[in-house]
Amino acid sequence: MSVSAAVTTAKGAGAISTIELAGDEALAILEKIFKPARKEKADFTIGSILVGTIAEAGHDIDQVAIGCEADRHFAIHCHGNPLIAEAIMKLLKKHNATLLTNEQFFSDISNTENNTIAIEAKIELANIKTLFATKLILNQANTGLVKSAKGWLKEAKNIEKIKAKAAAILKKSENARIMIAGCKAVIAGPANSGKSSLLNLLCGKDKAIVTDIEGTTRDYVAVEIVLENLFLELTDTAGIDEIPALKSDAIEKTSQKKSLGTLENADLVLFVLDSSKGDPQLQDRLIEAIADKKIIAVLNKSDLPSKLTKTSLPIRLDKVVSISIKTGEGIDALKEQILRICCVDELDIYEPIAFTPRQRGLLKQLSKINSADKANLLITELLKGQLNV
Ligand SMILES: Nc1nc2c(ncn2[C@@H]2O[C@H](COP(=O)(O)OP(=O)(O)OP(=O)(O)O)[C@@H](O)[C@H]2O)c(=O)[nH]1
Ligand SMILES: [Mg+2]
Repeated sequence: MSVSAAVTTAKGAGAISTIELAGDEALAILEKIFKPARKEKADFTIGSILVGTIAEAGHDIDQVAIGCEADRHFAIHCHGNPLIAEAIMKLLKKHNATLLTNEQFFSDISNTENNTIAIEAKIELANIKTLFATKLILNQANTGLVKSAKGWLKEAKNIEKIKAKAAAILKKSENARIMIAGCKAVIAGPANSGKSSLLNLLCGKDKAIVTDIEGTTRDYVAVEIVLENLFLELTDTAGIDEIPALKSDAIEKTSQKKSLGTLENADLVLFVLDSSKGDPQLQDRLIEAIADKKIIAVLNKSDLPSKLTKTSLPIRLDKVVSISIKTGEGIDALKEQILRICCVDELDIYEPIAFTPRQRGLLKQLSKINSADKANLLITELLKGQLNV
């Protein structure tokens, strides 16, 4: 295959889309479809950036900047409208480029670049939602994880030290995973406690329907918000408890089932209770579903007299925040708790972390090695191994 091309930025997510093109014929194709803004012939020396237009049969598709990334490897930066990226990809196909996904493309060129972690960073960058996570990932490619692994190679005989370091990086990586992929936070709890009101307040929009009728939320509503360095995918769920009027309602039963399913994949549960009511009768299946999650108990309606006795609550209460969505009291404290429970402050962009399943798998093996030879193999695999795509 002489040329491959892929859109390497997230689809429809930014002002700019990047299409990368690599292979023996890449330059020949660019010379056919790119008109430089300057009159003289385009100079595609590695490291240059050229401004001009991509055109097809005399018609301009878009104004672009072309980065000459490496030998026979170029990046076409066009406007972010997905239709433009699609039109350029179609044009490249007409010129016999093989169109690939982001992962396939980087996997294809990974043999020539020889730094697997750097390639993984490039792939991951297309999905990242915060600047902090971008810096964290970029730092792994030259310093961070790569630097640590290179250091281990020099002292592969010191296996106890390597085991301890690998285990420590793995532990940090769990928090990093939430910072990179975002935190899946699910708002759960009994009916009418204020779950949908909380979602609306946190995203600043009336996304979910709020009424004083128990069982208002049937289908879940999800929103995306950014809290400082943390990207949160926030999902509202149907109340999970026995509502006499709805007990035989098929829709209600399905909604409750769906709520439990959503909880399965949650990184964090915001467990909302109505503090103006007596202690809730929580179902065992709900307590089970949240047992091993990070939980913040949110005692809502603090503007009303409290009837809740915190000590009798049948859920883990490591973190409890009293709020009133009506008055806004306690909302800042809740946001702070969310950041704290996700360990946002504990992560430094310069420290080594593992950000792909491949890296985590190898570190897990490294944390259990019993010979220097095995350590050597695993570290080399970490630095220069095949991508898992
Ligand atoms: N007094 C008071 N009322 C509140 C507060 N937060 C929400 N409410 C009211 O509580 C009622 C229920 O709110 P929702 O947000 O619909 O509750 P929910 O948990 O989503 O309810 P379901 O979808 O039925 O499970 C509404 O009438 C809200 O206006 C609060 O802080 N104080
Ligand atoms: Mg609701």
